[in-house]
Amino acid sequence: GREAIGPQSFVLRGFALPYVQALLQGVDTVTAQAPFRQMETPGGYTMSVALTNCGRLGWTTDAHGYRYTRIDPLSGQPWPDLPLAFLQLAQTAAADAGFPDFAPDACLVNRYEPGSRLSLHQDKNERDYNAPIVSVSLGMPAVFLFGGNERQDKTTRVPLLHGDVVVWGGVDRLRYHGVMPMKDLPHPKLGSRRINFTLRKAG
Ligand code: MD5
Ligand code: FE
Repeated sequence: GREAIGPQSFVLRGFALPYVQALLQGVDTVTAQAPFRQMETPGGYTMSVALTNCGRLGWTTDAHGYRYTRIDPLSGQPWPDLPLAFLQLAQTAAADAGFPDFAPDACLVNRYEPGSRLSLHQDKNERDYNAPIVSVSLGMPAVFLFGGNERQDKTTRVPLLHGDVVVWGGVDRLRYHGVMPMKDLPHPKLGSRRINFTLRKAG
């Protein structure tokens, strides 16, 4: 089922379910080289969400700001390779949503625990806003907040469950969004964690 949540944004319910084993294997390979870590925001807060990256570019934040880098600041090494299963899933999902030539070069992997949240923000560090973002949810359910192009615009709540894939693009690409504080609703396979990874064209 392809559920429109905006003119050019779609939830593909359960789209990732056939690939979960390969995706979790990919997460394990990535986090063995580049572990999840909690980063600092430019405003001096520690994010409640822990993150890592794979692919040529990785998103980071510190006291100096948000940016994409080729090197993991924790290890001093390049970010791990993008697992093939991530790339194949993202390209298939993007094509289903009307973006046939998606060539991601960055993958941000977020880990949520009970109480973790992501406050309302826009994703503006990527160079090309014409490319979509593909998001894959695994583990605990989350309530996604989908707003408008201005911070004060009203938000709608979208539940995101294990295996759901969302594609955001075109006119929806710069909409404000966030994740409500996570409830502890353990998932049979992942326990009290939610893993969300997003494939992006950052460079
Ligand atoms: C998450 N992550 O569930 C979300 C899924 C992030 C982030 O927001 O920045 O890591 S991606 C949701 C998203 C991305 C880009 C654009 C829009 C939503 N949007 O236009 O609403 O961890
Ligand atoms: Fe975001």
